[in-house]
Amino acid sequence: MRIFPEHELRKTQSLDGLWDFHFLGDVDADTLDVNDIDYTERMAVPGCFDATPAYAGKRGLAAYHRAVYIASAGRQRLAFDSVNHWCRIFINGEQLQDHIGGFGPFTADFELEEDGWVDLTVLVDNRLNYQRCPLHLDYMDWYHYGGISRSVVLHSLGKAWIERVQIKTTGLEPPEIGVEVLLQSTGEITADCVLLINDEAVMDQPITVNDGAGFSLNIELEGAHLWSPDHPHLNTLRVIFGEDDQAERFGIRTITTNGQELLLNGKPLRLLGFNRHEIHPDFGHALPDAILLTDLQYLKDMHCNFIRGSHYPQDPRFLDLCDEMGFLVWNESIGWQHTAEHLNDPFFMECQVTNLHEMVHSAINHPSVILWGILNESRSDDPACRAAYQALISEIRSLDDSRPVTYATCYPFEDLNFDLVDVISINRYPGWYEGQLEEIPAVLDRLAAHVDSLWADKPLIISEIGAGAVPGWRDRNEDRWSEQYQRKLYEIVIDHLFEQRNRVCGLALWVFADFRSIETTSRLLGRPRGYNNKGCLDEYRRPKNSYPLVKEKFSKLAR
Ligand code: ADA
Repeated sequence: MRIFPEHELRKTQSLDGLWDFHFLGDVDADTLDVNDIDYTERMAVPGCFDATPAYAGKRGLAAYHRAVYIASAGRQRLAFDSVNHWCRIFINGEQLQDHIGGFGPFTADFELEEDGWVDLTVLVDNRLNYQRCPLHLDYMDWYHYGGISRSVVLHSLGKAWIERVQIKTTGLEPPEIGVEVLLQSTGEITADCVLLINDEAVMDQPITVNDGAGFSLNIELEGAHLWSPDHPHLNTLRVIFGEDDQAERFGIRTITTNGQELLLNGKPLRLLGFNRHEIHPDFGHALPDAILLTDLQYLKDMHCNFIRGSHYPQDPRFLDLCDEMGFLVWNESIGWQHTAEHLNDPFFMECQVTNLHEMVHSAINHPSVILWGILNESRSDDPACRAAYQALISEIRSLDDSRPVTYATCYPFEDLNFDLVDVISINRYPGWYEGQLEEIPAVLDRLAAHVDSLWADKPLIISEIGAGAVPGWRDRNEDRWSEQYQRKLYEIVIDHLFEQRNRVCGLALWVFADFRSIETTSRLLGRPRGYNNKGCLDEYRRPKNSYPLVKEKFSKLAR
């Protein structure tokens, strides 16, 4: 379960654990009577059923069920941190709500007339079906595991509750934050609202809520420590409203751009790190705390300060740990190589906007998140896609104006939307998909020169670059697919970008760990073992030959 937000007064109960389970297979959810399901098995929540041996590789509809004892009647809220990737929720056999898309935290509210046992059923569908769920498609390069993949918590909200608390840094000298609080109720209610920062009251006044109420205020925090990768100082803001409370954690830091630099608290950053998928062969997308921590320990050990969360919103628990360990994260909404056909489809765009809202609302208070991203490698070179880029980028800015926005392009020379972003990010595979190792410096120089000729005043990140290395494959020719080849490629890239040239302010190597790719045949022909083998570690997090090289290089470059 995530660490924050935290509640002391509000009644919450974790619904993580072993649920009843039945795999229904190729069944249409609309034709099903959920009261007739015969539960024969158990499944872990959080968990991905198709990462377990019994259901490995299976796609279809699955039913999850459990009974929950709810001690206080009134408004209840189920908070799902992610269900992959389509679901329908039922309370006591009554349909409550559908949700489309994995990796996005969402809630489902219902009223309970009297306390007692409640039957909770969740139908989960992991099929790759554009009509049902256009965010998970059969050509994308990662295995789309299915299940209730992140934690579930039940909140008993009572008559009035805190809907949202958002905190931004609004000044550094003196440190100042801007706080926005949204309250909600089931009728007109007046109650005391108290704000405490690190346990010290900074506001105490009665507030009346009727069909929602909100307020915002700026608070100076004289003498407070700033958050940075070297000193990840964290503070808590607790809001108490009547009988409800919510504590959020925040760090005081700004993230801005100035010409070619990305600035944290006004100082230039050099981002050094990896792309990272939240995937593991034994757990699918439902990584246990221990694996989240393992990943971060390895990244720290390599002197990385940067993680691109490819290609979907990261687990809130992971962001909690990044806040504590001082990592800088690019968090992006789900997307992968979309064309004009998708980007002009109102249903696809509606799903994108929902995923983007879920990402921003759940991650906005994390100081570790320094960049918002969208639409990995989509057709940013096609004029027919510009409206979608404009719409999604302005949507992000309307939700949060305190972080730079970017997207990773694979069309750097033809791109039409660089004007819309704060940071230009390029994915390129010289020495792998194009040309030989020796040509890498020239390719990188051409890219930088092109960006400079148009956008000399924007920071540039190489957001993907890498090579496949089948784990354990060491070969005297040291050619493609060998661990030695990957090591040589990393060496050339890192030396060239940071020792010979300093145009880029960030590098995210592709990719931290190997991961299973999608099962569609054409993709797998270029994916030995069915895996994307471009990891610096294998899928079980065992370092490859390039690991010590990255560690040595990054230790000298870290600033
Ligand atoms: C692209 C894509 C990645 C991955 C990579 C590869 O750049 O953004 O998700 O598929 O290619 O390994 O080919």
